[in-house]
Amino acid sequence: MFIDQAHIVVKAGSGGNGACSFRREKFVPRGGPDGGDGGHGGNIIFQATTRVSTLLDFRYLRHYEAPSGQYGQGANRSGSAGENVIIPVPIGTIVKDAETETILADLISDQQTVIIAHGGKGGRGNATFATPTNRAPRQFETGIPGEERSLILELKLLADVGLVGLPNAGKSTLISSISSAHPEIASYPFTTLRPHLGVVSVSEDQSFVVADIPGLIEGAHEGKGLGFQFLRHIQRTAYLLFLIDISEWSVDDPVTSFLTLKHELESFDAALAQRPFAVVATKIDSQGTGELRQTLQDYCQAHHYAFFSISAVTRDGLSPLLSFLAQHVSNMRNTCEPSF
Ligand SMILES: Nc1nc2c(ncn2[C@@H]2O[C@H](COP(=O)(O)OP(=O)(O)OP(=O)(O)O)[C@@H](O)[C@H]2O)c(=O)[nH]1
Ligand SMILES: [Mg+2]
Repeated sequence: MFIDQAHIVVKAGSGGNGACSFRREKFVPRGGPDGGDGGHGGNIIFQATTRVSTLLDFRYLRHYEAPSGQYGQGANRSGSAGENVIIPVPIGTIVKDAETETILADLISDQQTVIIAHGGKGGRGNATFATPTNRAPRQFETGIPGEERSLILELKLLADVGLVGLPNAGKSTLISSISSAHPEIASYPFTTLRPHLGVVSVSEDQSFVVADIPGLIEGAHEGKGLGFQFLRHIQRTAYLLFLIDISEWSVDDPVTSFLTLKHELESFDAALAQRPFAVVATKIDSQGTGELRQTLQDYCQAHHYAFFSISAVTRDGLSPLLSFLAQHVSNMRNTCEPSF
């Protein structure tokens, strides 16, 4: 199962102490107690939102702390409460206690909120301790410390972009050069035996998820090779990339490779074959790739297919491809309901 995970620590604000104070005024020799209560500490609140789609941000910032309540003051003034800290999380996030692994919250709808760590209650000031028999109490309460919790956040990822290619096309090399996923890479076919997901971070507030699946071969829909059973993992992706190896080592001509892949997809699921896609020529750093690349480019131009050429090794061409995908995924998100 594809799970994005983060481990964070949160600490709610502590309550402010109550005050111990007595009224001091000219001509009022023994003013009564007037110590106000301390303010409530800020809560740590999680809010599900469509604005974030991964747990990537939590890799950079792991500690969250809400401010404490202010102390109470004289003249019966209560301390102000600490502000709540609201942390946006993607829809579908499950929050677990890191020690007991119990589920504390399951955030499934947009704008759903949950208090994950409660701020401490403020202490009472001495004014509230006054009784007919003790009219000048010096008692006051200290604030209660805020809750501190160690949490595991989990998100089942749905991929935005699916990589489709013949074995050895360079799918795993691409995902490992654009995300922190590290599938095995080797020069023999069927290196990848199970799907991998990688989160690609394009800018501070833009990221998307790419799925790398085992390679497809001709006849896959009849059970040949490995990749076919994994196509269901990309059935819900918004966008497909057809990766075509144009290095001299590749056997087929690139257009045949592309048509083979397209045919296998159509045989699996006609709707999947209708998904928007781009064709990507890979390994352009290899010797003698010019002609094959041109053949593929001409073919794509003639059919109005988006075309990119890249080298995942030298990173040539990656940046325009990623900007294009980020733009496309963000358009899709703005026009589609969240799929959870
Ligand atoms: N020169 C060069 N070699 C590459 C590039 N990308 C991948 N390769 C090589 O091509 C071979 C196959 O790469 P993989 O990323 O494992 O290919 P794959 O498509 O994931 O293969 P399967 O998992 O078997 O379907 C490896 O030897 C890579 O080092 C590239 O941009 N340039
Ligand atoms: Mg692979």
